[in-house]
Amino acid sequence: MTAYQYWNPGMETMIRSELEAFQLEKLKWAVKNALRTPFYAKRLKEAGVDSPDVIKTLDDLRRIPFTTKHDLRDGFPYGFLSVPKDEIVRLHASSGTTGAPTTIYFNKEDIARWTTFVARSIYATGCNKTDVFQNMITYGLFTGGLGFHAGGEEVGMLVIPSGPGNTARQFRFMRDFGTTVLHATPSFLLHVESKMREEGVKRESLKLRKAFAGAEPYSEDTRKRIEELLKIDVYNSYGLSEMNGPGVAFECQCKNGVHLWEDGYIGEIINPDTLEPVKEGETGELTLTCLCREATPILRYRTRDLSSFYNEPCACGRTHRRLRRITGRTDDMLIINGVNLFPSQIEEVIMSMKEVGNNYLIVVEKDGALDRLTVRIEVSSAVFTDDARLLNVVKEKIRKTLQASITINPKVELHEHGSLPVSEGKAKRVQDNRPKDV
Ligand code: DLL
Repeated sequence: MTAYQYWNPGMETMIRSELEAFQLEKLKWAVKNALRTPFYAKRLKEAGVDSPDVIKTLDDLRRIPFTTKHDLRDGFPYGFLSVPKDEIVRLHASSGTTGAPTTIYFNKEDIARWTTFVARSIYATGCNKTDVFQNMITYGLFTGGLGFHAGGEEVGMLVIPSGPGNTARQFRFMRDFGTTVLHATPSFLLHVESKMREEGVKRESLKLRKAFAGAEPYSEDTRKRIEELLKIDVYNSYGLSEMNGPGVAFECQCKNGVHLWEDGYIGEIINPDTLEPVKEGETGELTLTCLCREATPILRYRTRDLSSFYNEPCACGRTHRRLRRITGRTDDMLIINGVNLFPSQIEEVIMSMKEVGNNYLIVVEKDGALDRLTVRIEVSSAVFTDDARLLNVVKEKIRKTLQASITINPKVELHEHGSLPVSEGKAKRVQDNRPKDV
Protein backbone atom coordinates (compact mmCIF):
# COMPACT_ATOMS: atom_id res chain seq x y z
CA MET A 1 0.00 0.00 0.00
CA THR A 2 1.25 3.47 -0.85
CA ALA A 3 1.99 5.74 2.10
CA TYR A 4 0.89 9.13 0.83
CA GLN A 5 2.99 12.11 1.86
CA TYR A 6 1.74 15.71 2.04
CA TRP A 7 3.84 18.86 1.89
CA ASN A 8 1.17 20.79 3.77
CA PRO A 9 -1.18 18.16 5.26
CA GLY A 10 -3.56 20.68 6.84
CA MET A 11 -4.10 22.54 3.58
CA GLU A 12 -4.07 19.56 1.23
CA THR A 13 -6.68 17.57 3.17
CA MET A 14 -8.74 20.49 4.47
CA ILE A 15 -12.48 19.81 4.52
CA ARG A 16 -14.25 21.47 1.62
CA SER A 17 -16.21 24.01 3.64
CA GLU A 18 -13.03 25.33 5.24
CA LEU A 19 -11.19 25.30 1.92
CA GLU A 20 -14.00 27.32 0.36
CA ALA A 21 -13.96 29.81 3.24
CA PHE A 22 -10.22 30.16 2.67
CA GLN A 23 -10.81 30.72 -1.07
CA LEU A 24 -13.34 33.43 -0.34
CA GLU A 25 -10.86 35.38 1.78
CA LYS A 26 -8.19 35.01 -0.89
CA LEU A 27 -10.60 36.03 -3.62
CA LYS A 28 -11.33 39.28 -1.80
CA TRP A 29 -7.58 39.86 -1.54
CA ALA A 30 -7.18 39.17 -5.26
CA VAL A 31 -9.99 41.61 -6.12
CA LYS A 32 -8.40 44.25 -3.90
CA ASN A 33 -5.08 43.80 -5.74
CA ALA A 34 -6.81 43.78 -9.11
CA LEU A 35 -8.53 47.10 -8.42
CA ARG A 36 -5.06 48.65 -8.21
CA THR A 37 -4.22 47.71 -11.81
CA PRO A 38 -5.11 50.02 -14.71
CA PHE A 39 -6.89 47.18 -16.53
CA TYR A 40 -9.12 45.89 -13.73
CA ALA A 41 -9.73 49.33 -12.20
CA LYS A 42 -11.76 50.00 -15.33
CA ARG A 43 -13.08 46.52 -16.10
CA LEU A 44 -14.23 45.69 -12.56
CA LYS A 45 -15.79 49.07 -11.91
CA GLU A 46 -17.76 48.77 -15.14
CA ALA A 47 -19.07 45.45 -13.85
CA GLY A 48 -20.07 46.98 -10.52
CA VAL A 49 -17.26 45.34 -8.59
CA ASP A 50 -15.69 48.50 -7.25
CA SER A 51 -14.62 47.07 -3.90
CA PRO A 52 -13.66 43.64 -2.51
CA ASP A 53 -16.68 43.98 -0.19
CA VAL A 54 -18.93 43.26 -3.17
CA ILE A 55 -17.63 39.67 -2.98
CA LYS A 56 -19.70 38.12 -0.20
CA THR A 57 -19.77 34.48 -1.30
CA LEU A 58 -17.81 32.39 -3.77
CA ASP A 59 -20.79 32.61 -6.11
CA ASP A 60 -20.07 36.33 -6.42
CA LEU A 61 -17.07 35.33 -8.51
CA ARG A 62 -19.55 35.25 -11.36
CA ARG A 63 -19.99 39.00 -11.07
CA ILE A 64 -16.40 39.37 -12.31
CA PRO A 65 -15.96 39.51 -16.10
CA PHE A 66 -13.71 36.96 -17.83
CA THR A 67 -10.16 37.86 -18.81
CA THR A 68 -8.73 36.64 -22.11
CA LYS A 69 -5.30 36.36 -23.70
CA HIS A 70 -6.38 39.26 -25.86
CA ASP A 71 -6.90 41.43 -22.75
CA LEU A 72 -3.44 40.50 -21.47
CA ARG A 73 -1.88 41.47 -24.77
CA ASP A 74 -3.76 44.78 -24.81
CA GLY A 75 -2.48 45.46 -21.31
CA PHE A 76 1.14 44.86 -22.30
CA PRO A 77 3.49 45.85 -20.73
CA TYR A 78 2.19 47.18 -17.37
CA GLY A 79 -1.61 47.25 -17.59
CA PHE A 80 -1.94 44.34 -15.13
CA LEU A 81 0.62 45.49 -12.59
CA SER A 82 -0.75 46.11 -9.08
CA VAL A 83 2.41 47.04 -7.18
CA PRO A 84 5.08 49.73 -7.73
CA LYS A 85 7.67 48.66 -10.30
CA ASP A 86 10.47 48.66 -7.76
CA GLU A 87 8.72 45.87 -5.86
CA ILE A 88 8.80 43.38 -8.70
CA VAL A 89 11.75 41.03 -8.86
CA ARG A 90 11.09 38.74 -11.82
CA LEU A 91 9.08 38.45 -15.01
CA HIS A 92 8.10 35.52 -17.16
CA ALA A 93 6.51 35.71 -20.57
CA SER A 94 4.91 33.44 -23.07
CA SER A 95 5.25 34.64 -26.61
CA GLY A 96 2.95 32.21 -28.39
CA THR A 97 3.18 32.37 -32.14
CA THR A 98 1.49 35.68 -32.85
CA GLY A 99 1.06 39.07 -31.27
CA ALA A 100 2.64 40.80 -28.30
CA PRO A 101 3.92 38.62 -25.50
CA THR A 102 1.93 38.21 -22.30
CA THR A 103 4.12 39.14 -19.38
CA ILE A 104 3.64 38.22 -15.75
CA TYR A 105 5.47 40.05 -12.95
CA PHE A 106 6.26 38.65 -9.53
CA ASN A 107 7.27 40.24 -6.27
CA LYS A 108 9.34 38.31 -3.73
CA GLU A 109 6.31 36.90 -1.92
CA ASP A 110 4.76 35.82 -5.25
CA ILE A 111 7.88 33.82 -6.10
CA ALA A 112 7.87 32.25 -2.62
CA ARG A 113 4.18 31.27 -2.91
CA TRP A 114 4.60 29.84 -6.40
CA THR A 115 7.64 27.87 -5.27
CA THR A 116 5.61 26.33 -2.45
CA PHE A 117 2.96 25.12 -4.90
CA VAL A 118 5.61 23.50 -7.10
CA ALA A 119 7.29 21.92 -4.07
CA ARG A 120 3.93 20.59 -2.90
CA SER A 121 3.33 19.14 -6.37
CA ILE A 122 6.73 17.44 -6.51
CA TYR A 123 6.30 16.05 -2.99
CA ALA A 124 2.85 14.65 -3.83
CA THR A 125 4.51 12.29 -6.31
CA GLY A 126 6.59 10.69 -3.57
CA CYS A 127 9.87 12.55 -4.16
CA ASN A 128 12.00 13.77 -1.28
CA LYS A 129 15.33 15.37 -0.41
CA THR A 130 17.28 12.24 -1.31
CA ASP A 131 16.31 12.62 -4.98
CA VAL A 132 18.54 13.96 -7.73
CA PHE A 133 16.43 15.99 -10.11
CA GLN A 134 17.46 16.65 -13.71
CA ASN A 135 15.37 19.51 -15.02
CA MET A 136 15.45 18.91 -18.79
CA ILE A 137 13.01 21.68 -19.65
CA THR A 138 13.70 25.11 -21.12
CA TYR A 139 14.92 27.79 -18.71
CA GLY A 140 14.57 31.50 -19.51
CA LEU A 141 11.30 33.32 -19.96
CA PHE A 142 9.44 29.99 -20.04
CA THR A 143 8.20 29.16 -16.54
CA GLY A 144 9.00 25.44 -16.63
CA GLY A 145 12.73 25.79 -16.00
CA LEU A 146 12.97 28.23 -13.09
CA GLY A 147 9.59 27.16 -11.64
CA PHE A 148 10.57 23.53 -11.22
CA HIS A 149 14.11 24.49 -10.30
CA ALA A 150 12.95 26.49 -7.28
CA GLY A 151 10.33 23.88 -6.33
CA GLY A 152 12.91 21.10 -6.46
CA GLU A 153 15.30 23.03 -4.23
CA GLU A 154 12.47 23.77 -1.79
CA VAL A 155 11.89 20.00 -1.47
CA GLY A 156 15.60 19.68 -0.83
CA MET A 157 16.43 17.64 -3.91
CA LEU A 158 19.73 18.10 -5.71
CA VAL A 159 18.66 20.02 -8.82
CA ILE A 160 20.65 19.72 -12.05
CA PRO A 161 19.68 22.67 -14.25
CA SER A 162 20.47 20.79 -17.46
CA GLY A 163 17.78 22.37 -19.63
CA PRO A 164 16.74 20.47 -22.75
CA GLY A 165 18.72 19.21 -25.73
CA ASN A 166 22.02 17.40 -26.17
CA THR A 167 20.96 13.92 -25.12
CA ALA A 168 24.56 12.64 -24.88
CA ARG A 169 25.20 15.27 -22.21
CA GLN A 170 21.91 14.42 -20.50
CA PHE A 171 22.93 10.74 -20.29
CA ARG A 172 26.30 11.75 -18.88
CA PHE A 173 24.61 13.80 -16.14
CA MET A 174 22.25 10.93 -15.37
CA ARG A 175 25.19 8.58 -14.90
CA ASP A 176 27.61 10.97 -13.17
CA PHE A 177 25.15 12.43 -10.68
CA GLY A 178 22.84 9.44 -10.24
CA THR A 179 19.71 11.24 -11.44
CA THR A 180 16.51 9.74 -10.02
CA VAL A 181 13.89 12.21 -11.28
CA LEU A 182 13.43 13.83 -14.70
CA HIS A 183 11.31 16.71 -15.89
CA ALA A 184 10.57 17.34 -19.57
CA THR A 185 7.78 17.62 -22.07
CA PRO A 186 6.36 14.18 -22.87
CA SER A 187 7.62 14.49 -26.45
CA PHE A 188 11.14 15.16 -25.22
CA LEU A 189 10.97 12.17 -22.87
CA LEU A 190 10.06 9.99 -25.85
CA HIS A 191 12.98 11.46 -27.76
CA VAL A 192 15.32 10.73 -24.85
CA GLU A 193 14.14 7.12 -24.87
CA SER A 194 14.77 6.79 -28.63
CA LYS A 195 18.24 8.26 -28.21
CA MET A 196 18.95 5.94 -25.33
CA ARG A 197 18.37 2.95 -27.55
CA GLU A 198 20.28 4.51 -30.44
CA GLU A 199 23.30 5.34 -28.29
CA GLY A 200 23.21 2.01 -26.46
CA VAL A 201 22.71 3.55 -23.00
CA LYS A 202 21.91 0.72 -20.60
CA ARG A 203 18.85 1.46 -18.50
CA GLU A 204 20.34 -0.60 -15.65
CA SER A 205 23.24 1.85 -15.48
CA LEU A 206 20.83 4.64 -14.47
CA LYS A 207 18.93 5.22 -11.25
CA LEU A 208 15.86 6.88 -12.79
CA ARG A 209 12.62 6.30 -10.92
CA LYS A 210 10.20 9.14 -11.69
CA ALA A 211 9.46 11.81 -14.28
CA PHE A 212 7.20 14.85 -14.45
CA ALA A 213 5.73 15.39 -17.90
CA GLY A 214 3.69 18.39 -18.93
CA ALA A 215 3.52 21.73 -20.74
CA GLU A 216 1.78 20.06 -23.69
CA PRO A 217 -1.12 17.67 -24.16
CA TYR A 218 -0.50 13.94 -24.26
CA SER A 219 -2.62 10.85 -24.02
CA GLU A 220 -2.80 8.18 -21.35
CA ASP A 221 -1.23 5.77 -23.86
CA THR A 222 1.72 8.11 -24.31
CA ARG A 223 2.19 8.14 -20.54
CA LYS A 224 2.11 4.32 -20.47
CA ARG A 225 4.54 4.15 -23.35
CA ILE A 226 7.05 6.42 -21.58
CA GLU A 227 6.61 4.45 -18.36
CA GLU A 228 7.16 1.11 -20.04
CA LEU A 229 10.03 2.14 -22.27
CA LEU A 230 11.94 4.16 -19.70
CA LYS A 231 10.83 1.98 -16.76
CA ILE A 232 9.89 5.08 -14.84
CA ASP A 233 6.82 6.45 -13.04
CA VAL A 234 5.37 9.38 -15.01
CA TYR A 235 3.26 12.15 -13.40
CA ASN A 236 1.16 14.64 -15.30
CA SER A 237 1.94 18.28 -14.57
CA TYR A 238 -0.38 21.09 -15.65
CA GLY A 239 0.16 24.81 -15.55
CA LEU A 240 0.31 28.00 -17.57
CA SER A 241 2.30 31.22 -17.45
CA GLU A 242 -0.76 33.33 -16.69
CA MET A 243 -1.23 31.31 -13.47
CA ASN A 244 2.51 31.48 -12.58
CA GLY A 245 3.55 28.42 -14.61
CA PRO A 246 3.84 24.82 -13.39
CA GLY A 247 2.36 23.85 -10.02
CA VAL A 248 -1.23 24.78 -10.82
CA ALA A 249 -2.48 21.19 -10.95
CA PHE A 250 -0.49 17.99 -10.49
CA GLU A 251 -0.99 14.27 -10.19
CA CYS A 252 -0.55 12.54 -6.86
CA GLN A 253 0.54 8.93 -6.54
CA CYS A 254 -2.94 7.71 -7.53
CA LYS A 255 -2.18 9.09 -11.03
CA ASN A 256 -5.79 9.65 -11.87
CA GLY A 257 -6.25 13.29 -12.81
CA VAL A 258 -4.40 16.39 -11.66
CA HIS A 259 -5.29 17.97 -8.30
CA LEU A 260 -6.00 21.66 -8.85
CA TRP A 261 -4.42 23.43 -5.85
CA GLU A 262 -7.58 25.19 -4.83
CA ASP A 263 -6.02 27.32 -2.10
CA GLY A 264 -4.06 29.01 -4.92
CA TYR A 265 -6.51 28.89 -7.82
CA ILE A 266 -10.27 28.83 -8.33
CA GLY A 267 -11.25 26.61 -11.25
CA GLU A 268 -14.46 26.84 -13.22
CA ILE A 269 -15.49 24.87 -16.29
CA ILE A 270 -17.56 26.91 -18.70
CA ASN A 271 -19.24 26.35 -22.02
CA PRO A 272 -16.99 28.37 -24.39
CA ASP A 273 -19.98 29.44 -26.49
CA THR A 274 -22.52 30.45 -23.85
CA LEU A 275 -19.90 31.24 -21.16
CA GLU A 276 -22.23 29.57 -18.64
CA PRO A 277 -20.93 26.92 -16.22
CA VAL A 278 -21.30 23.37 -17.57
CA LYS A 279 -23.14 20.69 -15.57
CA GLU A 280 -21.08 18.91 -12.93
CA GLY A 281 -18.52 16.59 -14.49
CA GLU A 282 -19.06 17.84 -18.06
CA THR A 283 -16.24 18.96 -20.32
CA GLY A 284 -15.73 22.63 -21.12
CA GLU A 285 -13.18 25.41 -21.03
CA LEU A 286 -11.15 25.65 -17.86
CA THR A 287 -11.23 29.13 -16.38
CA LEU A 288 -8.85 30.03 -13.57
CA THR A 289 -8.60 32.77 -10.98
CA CYS A 290 -5.21 33.27 -9.37
CA LEU A 291 -5.40 33.59 -5.58
CA CYS A 292 -1.69 33.54 -4.86
CA ARG A 293 -0.09 36.37 -6.84
CA GLU A 294 -0.11 40.00 -5.82
CA ALA A 295 1.94 41.77 -8.49
CA THR A 296 -0.10 40.59 -11.49
CA PRO A 297 -3.61 39.62 -10.44
CA ILE A 298 -5.58 37.69 -13.06
CA LEU A 299 -9.21 36.84 -12.50
CA ARG A 300 -11.40 34.33 -14.36
CA TYR A 301 -8.80 33.71 -17.04
CA ARG A 302 -10.10 31.75 -20.03
CA THR A 303 -7.34 29.19 -20.53
CA ARG A 304 -8.83 27.71 -23.74
CA ASP A 305 -7.94 24.30 -22.32
CA LEU A 306 -10.71 21.72 -22.41
CA SER A 307 -11.17 19.58 -19.34
CA SER A 308 -13.65 18.49 -16.69
CA PHE A 309 -13.65 17.85 -12.95
CA TYR A 310 -13.89 14.42 -11.39
CA ASN A 311 -16.70 14.26 -8.87
CA GLU A 312 -15.31 11.49 -6.70
CA PRO A 313 -12.80 12.17 -3.94
CA CYS A 314 -9.26 10.89 -4.49
CA ALA A 315 -7.92 7.88 -2.60
CA CYS A 316 -4.87 9.92 -1.53
CA GLY A 317 -7.01 11.91 0.88
CA ARG A 318 -6.47 15.29 -0.73
CA THR A 319 -9.67 17.31 -0.96
CA HIS A 320 -8.56 19.53 -3.84
CA ARG A 321 -10.58 18.55 -6.90
CA ARG A 322 -8.98 16.69 -9.79
CA LEU A 323 -9.12 17.73 -13.43
CA ARG A 324 -9.16 15.23 -16.26
CA ARG A 325 -6.34 15.21 -18.80
CA ILE A 326 -6.63 18.22 -21.15
CA THR A 327 -8.16 16.89 -24.36
CA GLY A 328 -7.29 19.93 -26.45
CA ARG A 329 -7.64 23.67 -26.65
CA THR A 330 -10.61 25.51 -28.04
CA ASP A 331 -8.16 27.12 -30.45
CA ASP A 332 -6.33 23.99 -31.64
CA MET A 333 -9.36 22.25 -33.06
CA LEU A 334 -8.93 21.48 -36.75
CA ILE A 335 -11.87 21.48 -39.12
CA ILE A 336 -11.22 18.96 -41.88
CA ASN A 337 -13.87 19.06 -44.59
CA GLY A 338 -16.35 20.18 -41.96
CA VAL A 339 -15.44 17.54 -39.39
CA ASN A 340 -14.05 18.79 -36.07
CA LEU A 341 -10.85 17.14 -35.01
CA PHE A 342 -8.52 17.63 -32.06
CA PRO A 343 -4.91 16.52 -32.54
CA SER A 344 -5.25 14.59 -29.26
CA GLN A 345 -7.77 12.24 -30.95
CA ILE A 346 -5.06 11.15 -33.38
CA GLU A 347 -2.46 10.75 -30.65
CA GLU A 348 -4.85 8.62 -28.62
CA VAL A 349 -5.24 6.14 -31.49
CA ILE A 350 -1.68 5.89 -32.74
CA MET A 351 0.16 5.82 -29.43
CA SER A 352 -1.77 2.70 -28.45
CA MET A 353 -0.36 0.83 -31.49
CA LYS A 354 2.88 -1.03 -30.97
CA GLU A 355 3.99 -0.57 -34.59
CA VAL A 356 4.08 3.21 -34.07
CA GLY A 357 7.33 4.79 -32.90
CA ASN A 358 7.84 7.80 -30.64
CA ASN A 359 7.18 10.68 -33.02
CA TYR A 360 4.49 11.84 -35.42
CA LEU A 361 3.31 14.90 -37.33
CA ILE A 362 -0.15 15.88 -38.55
CA VAL A 363 -0.21 17.76 -41.87
CA VAL A 364 -3.29 19.45 -43.31
CA GLU A 365 -3.32 20.68 -46.90
CA LYS A 366 -5.68 21.75 -49.63
CA ASP A 367 -6.27 19.25 -52.40
CA GLY A 368 -8.38 21.23 -54.86
CA ALA A 369 -11.43 22.35 -52.93
CA LEU A 370 -11.02 19.69 -50.27
CA ASP A 371 -8.89 19.41 -47.16
CA ARG A 372 -6.46 16.54 -46.97
CA LEU A 373 -5.20 15.11 -43.71
CA THR A 374 -1.86 13.32 -43.66
CA VAL A 375 -0.43 11.66 -40.60
CA ARG A 376 3.34 11.15 -40.77
CA ILE A 377 4.40 8.48 -38.37
CA GLU A 378 7.80 7.21 -37.34
CA VAL A 379 8.00 3.44 -37.10
CA SER A 380 10.64 1.26 -35.51
CA SER A 381 13.48 -0.17 -37.59
CA ALA A 382 11.87 -3.62 -37.25
CA VAL A 383 8.92 -2.30 -39.27
CA PHE A 384 10.82 0.13 -41.50
CA THR A 385 12.57 -2.49 -43.65
CA ASP A 386 12.83 -3.05 -47.40
CA ASP A 387 9.80 -5.27 -47.18
CA ALA A 388 7.26 -3.10 -49.01
CA ARG A 389 4.49 -5.60 -48.34
CA LEU A 390 4.98 -5.43 -44.58
CA LEU A 391 5.10 -1.63 -44.70
CA ASN A 392 1.83 -1.55 -46.60
CA VAL A 393 0.14 -3.89 -44.15
CA VAL A 394 1.17 -1.66 -41.24
CA LYS A 395 0.14 1.49 -43.10
CA GLU A 396 -3.29 0.08 -43.89
CA LYS A 397 -3.78 -1.07 -40.33
CA ILE A 398 -3.00 2.41 -38.96
CA ARG A 399 -5.14 4.11 -41.59
CA LYS A 400 -8.17 1.93 -40.92
CA THR A 401 -7.89 2.25 -37.13
CA LEU A 402 -7.60 6.01 -37.43
CA GLN A 403 -10.51 6.27 -39.83
CA ALA A 404 -12.74 4.20 -37.57
CA SER A 405 -12.00 6.53 -34.70
CA ILE A 406 -11.91 10.02 -36.25
CA THR A 407 -14.34 9.39 -39.16
CA ILE A 408 -11.92 11.09 -41.55
CA ASN A 409 -9.94 9.05 -44.04
CA PRO A 410 -6.33 10.15 -43.53
CA LYS A 411 -3.33 9.51 -45.69
CA VAL A 412 -0.75 7.68 -43.59
CA GLU A 413 2.97 8.01 -44.31
CA LEU A 414 5.50 5.84 -42.54
CA HIS A 415 8.87 7.36 -41.77
CA GLU A 416 12.14 6.00 -40.54
CA HIS A 417 12.91 6.29 -36.83
CA GLY A 418 14.54 9.66 -36.08
CA SER A 419 13.52 11.35 -39.34
CA LEU A 420 10.71 13.66 -38.18
CA PRO A 421 11.57 16.99 -36.53
CA VAL A 422 12.04 16.96 -32.74
CA SER A 423 11.43 20.01 -30.62
CA GLU A 424 13.25 20.58 -27.34
CA GLY A 425 10.30 22.42 -25.86
CA LYS A 426 6.67 21.97 -26.73
CA ALA A 427 6.23 19.63 -29.68
CA LYS A 428 4.74 21.07 -32.85
CA ARG A 429 2.40 18.27 -33.83
CA VAL A 430 0.34 20.06 -36.46
CA GLN A 431 1.37 21.69 -39.70
CA ASP A 432 -1.63 23.37 -41.23
CA ASN A 433 -0.57 24.37 -44.74
CA ARG A 434 -3.99 25.55 -45.88
CA PRO A 435 -4.17 29.16 -47.08
CA LYS A 436 -5.31 31.23 -44.08
CA ASP A 437 -8.05 33.16 -45.86
CA VAL A 438 -9.95 30.12 -47.14
O1 DLL B 1 3.50 25.24 -20.21
C1 DLL B 1 3.75 25.87 -17.90
C2 DLL B 1 4.27 24.51 -17.58
C3 DLL B 1 5.61 24.28 -17.53
C4 DLL B 1 3.39 23.47 -17.33
C5 DLL B 1 6.10 23.02 -17.24
C6 DLL B 1 3.86 22.21 -17.01
C7 DLL B 1 5.22 21.97 -16.99
P1 DLL B 1 2.65 28.00 -21.03
O2 DLL B 1 3.84 27.99 -21.90
O3 DLL B 1 1.99 29.29 -20.72
O4 DLL B 1 2.98 27.39 -19.62
O5 DLL B 1 1.61 27.02 -21.69
C8 DLL B 1 0.39 26.73 -21.05
O6 DLL B 1 0.26 24.57 -22.14
O7 DLL B 1 -2.70 26.36 -21.33
C9 DLL B 1 -2.02 24.10 -21.96
O8 DLL B 1 -2.60 24.37 -23.22
C10 DLL B 1 -0.65 23.48 -22.17
N1 DLL B 1 -0.35 22.54 -21.08
C11 DLL B 1 0.44 22.75 -20.02
N2 DLL B 1 0.51 21.61 -19.25
C12 DLL B 1 -0.28 20.69 -19.87
C13 DLL B 1 -0.64 19.35 -19.59
C14 DLL B 1 3.41 26.11 -19.36
N3 DLL B 1 -0.18 18.68 -18.54
C15 DLL B 1 -0.43 25.81 -21.91
N4 DLL B 1 -1.50 18.74 -20.44
C16 DLL B 1 -1.70 25.39 -21.23
C17 DLL B 1 -1.99 19.40 -21.51
C18 DLL B 1 -0.83 21.29 -21.02
N5 DLL B 1 -1.66 20.64 -21.82
